[in-house]
Amino acid sequence: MASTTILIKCVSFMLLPRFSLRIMKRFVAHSQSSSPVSSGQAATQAAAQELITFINKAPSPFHVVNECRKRLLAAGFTELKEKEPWNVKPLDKCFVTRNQSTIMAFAVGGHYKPGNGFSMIGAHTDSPCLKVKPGSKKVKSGYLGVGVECYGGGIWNSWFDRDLTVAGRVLVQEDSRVRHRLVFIQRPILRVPNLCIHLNRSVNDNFGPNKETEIVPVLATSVRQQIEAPVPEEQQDSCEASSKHHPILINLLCKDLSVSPEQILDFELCLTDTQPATIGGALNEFVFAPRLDNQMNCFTSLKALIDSCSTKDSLENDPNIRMMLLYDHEEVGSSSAHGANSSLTEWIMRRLSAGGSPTAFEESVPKSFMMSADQAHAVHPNYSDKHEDNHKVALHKGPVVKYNSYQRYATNAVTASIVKLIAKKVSVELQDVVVRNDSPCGSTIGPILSSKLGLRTLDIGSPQLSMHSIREMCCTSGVKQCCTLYQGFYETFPAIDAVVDVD
Ligand SMILES: *[C@@H]1O[C@H](CO)[C@@H](O)[C@H](O)[C@H]1NC(C)=O
Ligand SMILES: *[C@@H]1O[C@H](CO)[C@@H](O)[C@H](O)[C@H]1NC(C)=O
Ligand SMILES: *[C@@H]1O[C@H](CO)[C@@H](O)[C@H](O)[C@H]1NC(C)=O
Ligand SMILES: CC(=O)N[C@H]1CO[C@H](CO)[C@@H](O)[C@@H]1O
Ligand SMILES: [Zn+2]
Repeated sequence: MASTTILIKCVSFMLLPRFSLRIMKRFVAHSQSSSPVSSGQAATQAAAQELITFINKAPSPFHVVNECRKRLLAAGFTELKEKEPWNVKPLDKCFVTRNQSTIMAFAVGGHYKPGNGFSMIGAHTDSPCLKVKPGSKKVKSGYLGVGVECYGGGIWNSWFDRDLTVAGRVLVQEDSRVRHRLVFIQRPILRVPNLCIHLNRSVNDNFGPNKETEIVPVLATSVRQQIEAPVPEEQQDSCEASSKHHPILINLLCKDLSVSPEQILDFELCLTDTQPATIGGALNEFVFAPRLDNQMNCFTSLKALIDSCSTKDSLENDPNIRMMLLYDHEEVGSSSAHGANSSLTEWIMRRLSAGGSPTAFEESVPKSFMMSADQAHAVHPNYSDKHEDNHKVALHKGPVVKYNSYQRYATNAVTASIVKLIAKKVSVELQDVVVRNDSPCGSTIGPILSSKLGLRTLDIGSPQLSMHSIREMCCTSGVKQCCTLYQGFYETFPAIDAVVDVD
């Protein structure tokens, strides 16, 4: 592979001496970017690039669901509605959404009968962010500010001095109907400015901002606003939206959606960084991106599900239903109508188990398996003592199985053994993590689903740094490793489970 590229470079150089420098540079750049050491390396970079494309299109949970919907439809899945009756048969591929921020997709094995198991991978669509308050209008010292709420446990000082915009959904009245419309303003319109160092020499000592008073993104100045729209803001209150928010903000939304302010009933807007996700590092081995927690696992479980169905054989011989479950509200505890602590998972499993014996659902649970897929912490170069000595998780070294005896994670010896067998089969290395006894521990949807439903569950994730910062980082290899492992899980779980004699 590498030698072919060099040859092309030489040939083009010799045969076309009068090629402009620009074109030659393009050749060189191209051959450099596509001169991987192996085809494995090329596949790794391609998977990372696909994740980046996904993340750049997914600035809010609503966009995550929309992106999944588009890819599922393109892969031959059909959309079902919760409020309609279903008639799902073997080899059907379907998905259902709730409130446009939770999505569940499933592919029914050719040998599926009600009472058989579910091979499930779960992740979450939400990430910590700032959200526009229901009444956001603020004016201070000649600045028009936007009131925001802190959603989830973000590293809030990382939101300072970033070029921000808004994305989310708007409920719009159109032709006497109420519709959900996605909005994503694709330019920097907001910023939370830092105070200059000259006015606070101790800012580097310890800067955790006050979440109410110090995080007020600036939208515009009053001076400029007066020139653009000489009517005082108070007199522009032509409708509810424009009286609660700066009309400048409402006008931007209206322009993006081609509606008038009177049509806007309400909205849910996340602030988001406008800097696109990218591959980085001197050796192109990192992904620098927002929301890796948990869009990494939304993307990889989606891709694994779709790819696992592309070889017809594999789905045709499957006795199980393959399921991808992406929940909203994990970052705020999962207790909502569409969070992991809702009844949605059980209801969907019951509907898919219908038509068999009266206890088909109850029979299916002990045959099922849930991989709770959420990001893990790689060891930090300057804080390696935060990790337990025997569990220093490394980038590139594979997905991380998470253990915690207080059940902050749901992994146990049985679920870990099953996944170790799958990983071995698809040649993916795994790592283990447990936190230090004197350290706090995060949690996931894993314990919630396993305690609610009695499902065998494993907590797993890909290693990353800067979790919950506005911009996180992971390794390119993590993407491919998750795709391979998750696809391997969908394709081989029933066969591997069949040899496990543990109840
Ligand atoms: C989802 O949203 C729709 C429309 O906004 C609403 O009618 C429904 O009750 C919501 N469902 C849940 C479970 O929150
Ligand atoms: C300077 O910044 C530090 C760290 O955020 C903060 O604790 C302190 O109150 C600030 N001092 C002043 C005078 O604003
Ligand atoms: C899940 O919901 C139940 C009520 O149905 C509640 O008792 C429990 O605390 C919730 N779990 C979490 C983790 O929020
Ligand atoms: C290994 C290393 O660089 N350690 C530094 C990490 O940061 C602390 C402060 O939190 C320094 O004291 C260490 O020297
Ligand atoms: Zn997470």
